[in-house]
Amino acid sequence: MAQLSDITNAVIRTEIEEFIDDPAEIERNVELFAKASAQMQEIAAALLEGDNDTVDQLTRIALDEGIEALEIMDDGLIAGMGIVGIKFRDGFIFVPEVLVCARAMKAGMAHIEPILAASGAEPAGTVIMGTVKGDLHDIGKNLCIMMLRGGGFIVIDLGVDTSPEEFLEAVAEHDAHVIGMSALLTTTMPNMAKTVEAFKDAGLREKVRFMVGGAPVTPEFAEDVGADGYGKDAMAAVELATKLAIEVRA
Ligand code: B12
Repeated sequence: MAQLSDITNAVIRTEIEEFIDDPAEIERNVELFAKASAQMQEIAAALLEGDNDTVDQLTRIALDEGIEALEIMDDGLIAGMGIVGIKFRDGFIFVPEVLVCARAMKAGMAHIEPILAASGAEPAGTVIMGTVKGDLHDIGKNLCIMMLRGGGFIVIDLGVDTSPEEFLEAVAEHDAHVIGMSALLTTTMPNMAKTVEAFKDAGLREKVRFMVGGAPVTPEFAEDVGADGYGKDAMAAVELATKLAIEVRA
């Protein structure tokens, strides 16, 4: 088992010590950062400090040195954002600070996204992605989109606060068969069910496959709302979309 002292970056060590209380979360983060290189820890630390210029610069340097885009995304950017999430949840930081960190994450992702997108071969299908009605969280959805594009999908991004009607229109307009819905709020999760219902009402339910995700969403909830699959992260979104695209074409 990794120890806090295995993490070389002092900022990350302090963040874990000062802001994470739950033993399981401490263990998960210590494992994560202990296995990350010093360079990835530095990216995560700059993100946690909301320093978008440094995140931008360090990401570019890492890519120039030949470090994989996925490694930078997982071990640097997403790992850093994970601690931001815990600090926000536990009341150590508030909306403005989260936005500053999210901006730093975007500065790094700006370099990662084109690489992931370019790594795809022939289109694997078209996916419509949106955060459901009433919900403005889009970081996770955008990560899924980047990975889906990297996985060879054409993705139509409906953005946030997406109504069932907007999903319906997009499917018709783009002749798409896979729909991905994201929700981060317990209050907006029921809008996933409303979207599935709208497709039933329009007589289109059998023509499409729904995948759902977002931190509060579970496989059981996915089943309850009548979705065809649940994905826990961006990698899972690609696997699921691949499976559903094959299924719906069969
Ligand atoms: C960043 C953030 C914000 C930012 C959003 C910025 C943005 N552009 O997205 C801002 C500051 C704007 C914000 C606002 C609010 N937020 Co907020 N926010 C967060 C925070 C800290 C991180 C979310 C995030 O980006 N995570 C990182 C990404 C990478 O993870 P993810 O979204 O889960 O996505 C991954 C997977 O879930 C999956 N996935 C996601 N979508 C999909 C879709 C498919 C199809 C698939 C297969 C997979 C998949 O793949 C992703 C990549 O791995 C969370 C805390 C948390 N730990 O989740 C709170 C949190 C979600 N927010 C919360 C709240 C309460 C709010 C506000 C109501 C606060 C307020 N009082 O104003 C508002 C709501 C605004 C609105 N109407 O939506 C609560 C929700 C509580 C609840 N039970 O509903 C949380 C959990 C914090 C908390 N514990 O209190 N928030």
